[in-house]
Amino acid sequence: MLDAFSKAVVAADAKTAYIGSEELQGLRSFIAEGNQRLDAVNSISSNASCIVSDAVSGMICENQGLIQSGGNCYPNRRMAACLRDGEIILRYVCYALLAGDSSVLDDRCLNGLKETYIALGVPLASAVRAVNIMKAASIAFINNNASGRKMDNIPDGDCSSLTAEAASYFDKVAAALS
Ligand SMILES: CCC1=C(C)/C(=C/C2=NC(=C\c3[nH]c(/C=C4\NC(=O)[C@H](C)[C@H]4CC)c(C)c3CCC(=O)O)/C(CCC(=O)O)=C2C)NC1=O
Repeated sequence: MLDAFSKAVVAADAKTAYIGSEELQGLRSFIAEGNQRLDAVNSISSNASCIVSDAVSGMICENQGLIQSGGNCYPNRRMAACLRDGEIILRYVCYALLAGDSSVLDDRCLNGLKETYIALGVPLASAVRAVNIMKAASIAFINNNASGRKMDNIPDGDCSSLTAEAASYFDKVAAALS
């Protein structure tokens, strides 16, 4: 499990080199934008159950067969497992966003997930749909423009690099399940 700092160390060590000025510049901006990053993580994690339940109900709205006999969100035991998986995935995306590195998401969440889903008959396309709804909602929360849920203690600013980074983690989840 790496973060922006340990990743720079590992990369430099692999080249038997000191941490170069380019890498230090990257870390300098990581530090300079640190508070914005913490706000972004907080805006997702403090709205996590809203984001997850909205994504799973959106996925089901579009595909009602999921909650009928034979569907993978039926009966309630599976519905609960699905909601739990949404929480797990969102939590690991938050960890990656905090660390500025996806290895925690890759190693502890995505590794083997597709194989598990195939073995259990969890429909991959539906899972990807839920992940993409979580992605859209999370970006709105980072930008602080999720309707009706504007947090007034966050200053306005340019969040485009953080939303792009968060989007890339959700894209990694979708790619791992495709
Ligand atoms: C740390 C990381 C981690 C992950 C990611 C994880 C996932 C995970 N999801 C599982 C099940 C499951 N996952 C789902 C999920 C869904 N069904 C749907 O139709 C939707 C597409 C989707 C929700 C979005 C369901 C329904 C099950 C239960 C399947 C079954 O038992 O038949 C299982 C099998 C064991 C269990 O039921 O608890 C695992 C291991 N476990 C972990 O420890």
